Amino acid sequence: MLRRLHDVMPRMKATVALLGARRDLSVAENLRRIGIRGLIGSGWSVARQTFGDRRQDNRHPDVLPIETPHPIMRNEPAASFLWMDFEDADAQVAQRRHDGRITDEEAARLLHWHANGFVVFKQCVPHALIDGMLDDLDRAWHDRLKLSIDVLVAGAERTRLDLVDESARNTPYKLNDFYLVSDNARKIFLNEQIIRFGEILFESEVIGINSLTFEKGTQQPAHIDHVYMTPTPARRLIASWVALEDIRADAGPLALWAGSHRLPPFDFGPASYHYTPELQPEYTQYLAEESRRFPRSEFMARKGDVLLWHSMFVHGGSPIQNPLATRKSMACHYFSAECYGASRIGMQAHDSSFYLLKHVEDPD
Ligand SMILES: O=C(O)CCC(=O)C(=O)O
Ligand SMILES: [Fe+2]
Repeated sequence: MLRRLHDVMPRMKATVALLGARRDLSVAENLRRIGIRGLIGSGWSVARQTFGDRRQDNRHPDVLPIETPHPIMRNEPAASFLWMDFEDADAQVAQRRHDGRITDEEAARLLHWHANGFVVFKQCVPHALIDGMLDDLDRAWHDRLKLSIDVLVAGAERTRLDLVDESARNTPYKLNDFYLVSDNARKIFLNEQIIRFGEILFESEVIGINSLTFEKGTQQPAHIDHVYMTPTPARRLIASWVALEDIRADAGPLALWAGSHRLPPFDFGPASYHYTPELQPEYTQYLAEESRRFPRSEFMARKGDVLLWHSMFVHGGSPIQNPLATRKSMACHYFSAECYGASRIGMQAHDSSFYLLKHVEDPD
């Protein structure tokens, strides 16, 4: 009980921050901004999260009841779902709109998210920030920064930017956590609209955990991120994908399976959401077979457009038709602060969000 009480304050702070409360303002000023209705609503929501709500146990997770020869999870605990993952999500969205906790635009985006597992923010990132980030990227290659990179050709292992041949820049690659060294990349990573949407979904603060920068398509097979970056509690993960240029159809665009976030999770056993190499072939087969239930599309983004996807959303990189074509983009992943309890060790604050600090060695 005491531990639960201990959890209340950080949750309460995060909830009222969503309504516009700020640490630098007085209690009276914050009350004026939030209103008494907002405060009561927040208190109720936090109490429900902390002490449990009998009504929550009656809600049904919105997972497809499918028959499949593959091992899948059934009867997951309610705590493994976010409020938007239940069948009554649309009614919950309407309630939040009614309470003034979200705008009409946010409500429409949430309904799209519930039905499809993703949402698009057109022209979300200013082009000047993107141009600044691409200049930083040129400099990182030129100065041979000691950043972690995966060169996406068969047999290549994770290495460092200063250790690869410059010609690797013309092959598909994944540069890890560029946000650590580029202020422009970090501002895109923690874009206000992305973070706000994450805060609404998580009902908690958002922690940026990694960013992947690409100059070519990845050709990654269809997958869901939750099996590789597995949060505890489950489903407290979202991803964003930012177009750093207009995306060409022959450059291996991001491929999407709308509605696929409702597939039951593959069971890596015993009741584990997390990937094991032994089960990789069966898991890949499960996704390939079951994703046929959903329409496949490609994200033909313009520079500055952003797509956010659900932790269990099936996506991948389409085959590259033109090896010379670039597909400059950045994919980012975020956890809910719920995964970290009250601890913010190893993190840096950025506006209302946080990002993980990781060590990058100085160049020689
Ligand atoms: O950009 C792509 O082709 C896929 C990226 C991706 O799946 C990810 O970063 O989670
Ligand atoms: Fe992914």
